[in-house]
Amino acid sequence: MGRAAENAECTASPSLALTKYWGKVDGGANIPATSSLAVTLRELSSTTRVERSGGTDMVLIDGVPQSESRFAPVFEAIRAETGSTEHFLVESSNNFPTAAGLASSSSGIAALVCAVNALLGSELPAWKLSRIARVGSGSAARAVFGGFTALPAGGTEAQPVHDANHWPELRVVVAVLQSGPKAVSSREAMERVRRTSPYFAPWMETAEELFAEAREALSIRDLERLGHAMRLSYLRMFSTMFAADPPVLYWQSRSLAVIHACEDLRREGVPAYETMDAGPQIKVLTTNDHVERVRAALATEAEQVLVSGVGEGPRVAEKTGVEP
Ligand code: 2P0
Repeated sequence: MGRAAENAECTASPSLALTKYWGKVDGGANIPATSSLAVTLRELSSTTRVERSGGTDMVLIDGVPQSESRFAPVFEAIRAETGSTEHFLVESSNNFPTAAGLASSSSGIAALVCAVNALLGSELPAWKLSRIARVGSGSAARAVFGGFTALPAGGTEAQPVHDANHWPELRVVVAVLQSGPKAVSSREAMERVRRTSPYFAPWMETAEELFAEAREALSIRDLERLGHAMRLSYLRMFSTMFAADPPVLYWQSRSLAVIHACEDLRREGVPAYETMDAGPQIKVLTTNDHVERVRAALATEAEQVLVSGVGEGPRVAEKTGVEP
């Protein structure tokens, strides 16, 4: 046990899935039904500050109070793991749009868990932090590690796969097409798909081979092979949503325009492989020498274009006001 502090701050970057976690194992423990492989986005981040509070937990994101029930399981998991009986005030902000399909819950919850660990001086190992973060958000289990990570189907925590230096030339160009929060949360969409989509079972059956293929391509830094598996993963994930009742339609017409723009780039010999999450935004994998070309192709459709390399794991800031 380390020394407790009066407050602690942590900055974490979001985890972008290359092959997707989409669907949960029955039982309500927020355990993924498909294996996901992901990259941590260096230039995007959530910064989360925590301190002790009275008898209730409270979370503010960009100054806005969040529903207590959304975060209760993660606070309960922290208290169960550390033996603490305390409650926490959490203030988090993002340097990118929140709840818009840019994985803000992955970085926000990873930062929260790491900040509380520092506040309490608990010194829990990363795998335990990942397990606690998963209770809050599946993708947050991955964001507890930097570089490239995997969250296996049926698994309770993520695993590091390669560190942030594995692929220095890799870039992710993000086309923000609509920065407002989404109407349907990813959690709700996953549940609707599980209950009503005839394509959910086939999605689960084929997700594992895409994960294995993407993992192999990533290990040898083969962008074309990785891009192929990545595209099948996100397009099959959305096929489950289009077939749900009622259908889940995160795409905007500009999403499709950017998908076609990527196809045009590839035809011209530019490596540009897109993926999407629970929102209309498009993330394009490319290499540093093609970034300007990709950025220009996306700029006509996008509100904003962000460019990121591969990031490290969460960083805890110096603690202040140390007490016994
Ligand atoms: C992923 N997504 O692998 C997938 C792909 C979105 C699409 O994980 O219900 O906020 O809180 O565990 O992690 C977004 O969902 O879901 C997500 P919960 P989460 O990144």
